[in-house]
Amino acid sequence: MASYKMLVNDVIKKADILLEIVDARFPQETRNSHVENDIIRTGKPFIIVLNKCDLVSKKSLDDSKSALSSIAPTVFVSGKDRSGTTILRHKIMEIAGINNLKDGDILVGCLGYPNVGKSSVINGVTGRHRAGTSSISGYTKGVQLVNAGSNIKFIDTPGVIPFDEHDECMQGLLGIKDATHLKDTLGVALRMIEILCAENKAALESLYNITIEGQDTYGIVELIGQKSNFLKKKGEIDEMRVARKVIDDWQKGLLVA
Ligand SMILES: Nc1nc2c(ncn2[C@@H]2O[C@H](COP(=O)(O)OP(=O)(O)OP(=O)(O)O)[C@@H](O)[C@H]2O)c(=O)[nH]1
Ligand SMILES: [Mg+2]
Repeated sequence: MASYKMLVNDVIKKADILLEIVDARFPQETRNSHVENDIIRTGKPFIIVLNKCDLVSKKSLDDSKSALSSIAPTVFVSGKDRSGTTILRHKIMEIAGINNLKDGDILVGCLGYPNVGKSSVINGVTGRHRAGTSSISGYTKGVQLVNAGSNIKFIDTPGVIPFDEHDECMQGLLGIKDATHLKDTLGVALRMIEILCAENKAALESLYNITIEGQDTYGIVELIGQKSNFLKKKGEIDEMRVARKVIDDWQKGLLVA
């Protein structure tokens, strides 16, 4: 805990502009008000970057923007397809201009939870794979400086902001823990199915070639198991195998809510 605070405060101290990278699918859950308040106290400019916007609808991006814009300027990007990264670069330059930072290198500190795509956003803006990325959470180990041209230097950081240890479900949803490391694998998969049933039932139906008609979430697990032929020796549905598959597919971005 102490080292997380030290790292965050050190980056806030060194940077001229801060980016708080959040997962566009869960902007409220991946914001950190302590980190935001620490930034606000220094009076340094910061931008909230909603990454993974390729995984959410336009409407949900607009809703997030209206909810967050009173806190800081908000930019949507996708580190995957690089959309929004030119706007982000312009926003950084605009803020640097307003704050008279343009003379030397502009240091842009990137903070955020593990696996939200901090390194991918940096690569998106630089246009090159300069910061290491991985689907395995906790990839970036130390603070790293990445040159992005136009006098911009990013400070990439490890995702050190701690989650409540008990919030396993969120760790699954964000891909911080994969299916093999989650204790309540079935519980996490059921939550994913519940979110998809509310937001995009068609994604489940088309990926698993099923038709959902009034089944509850557990019934949907059984349906996927039948259709995918995930059966145990006695012919019962192998629900754990279904759960692992749903979690893997969600974490690979194949199930978009
Ligand atoms: N679909 C989608 N996936 C993304 C996007 N950005 C990053 N990812 C994926 O998310 C995973 C994590 O990306 P990273 O850039 O390594 O995330 P990070 O925040 O730097 O992670 P740590 O260094 O481990 O804290 C990788 O599998 C990326 O491919 C995006 O915009 N869209
Ligand atoms: Mg990283």
